[in-house]
Amino acid sequence: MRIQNLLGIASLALFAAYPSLAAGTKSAHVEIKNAQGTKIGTAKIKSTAGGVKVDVKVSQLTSGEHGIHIHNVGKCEGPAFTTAGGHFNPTSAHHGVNNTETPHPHVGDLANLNVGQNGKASASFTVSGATLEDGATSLFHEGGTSLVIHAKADDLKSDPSGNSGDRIACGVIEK
Ligand SMILES: [Cu+2]
Repeated sequence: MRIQNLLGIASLALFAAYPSLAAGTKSAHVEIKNAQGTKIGTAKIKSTAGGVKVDVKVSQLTSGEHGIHIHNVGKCEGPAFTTAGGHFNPTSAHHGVNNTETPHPHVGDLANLNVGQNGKASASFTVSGATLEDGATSLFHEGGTSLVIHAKADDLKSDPSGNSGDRIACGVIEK
């Protein structure tokens, strides 16, 4: 009992001194809705050593590749979802891993979401450079952030959004 208490105090002190050690306990979730307001999926988000891991599960989409990004405002008002703002871009970078301009990409840029013939997709993305802690690179910065799926594939190189077309689904990233 006494040893357990001591261990508890020691680990609390450790987390206070090195908050990153406690990062693994932070998580977030997303409820993804389409333009009609129908829930079509979810995402689970957690802190990892390499950044923030996003596990997405969606259905009722057209098959093929769809751009998917973290956007800068935690507000999803359909049907156009323009309230979600531009991409989450705390480093003022250009869009896409293959952009010829530097720096790139946006922190909120993700690889394309590959949707099967059945309209379903499940994929994992790691967002390096983002956190669930405090500060400018946090998905919980002032105003929050959201996860947005687009109608078309992201070319991963063209500003500001990879020619990925309309926003067809959106979900606020929530604690
Ligand atoms: Cu987007």
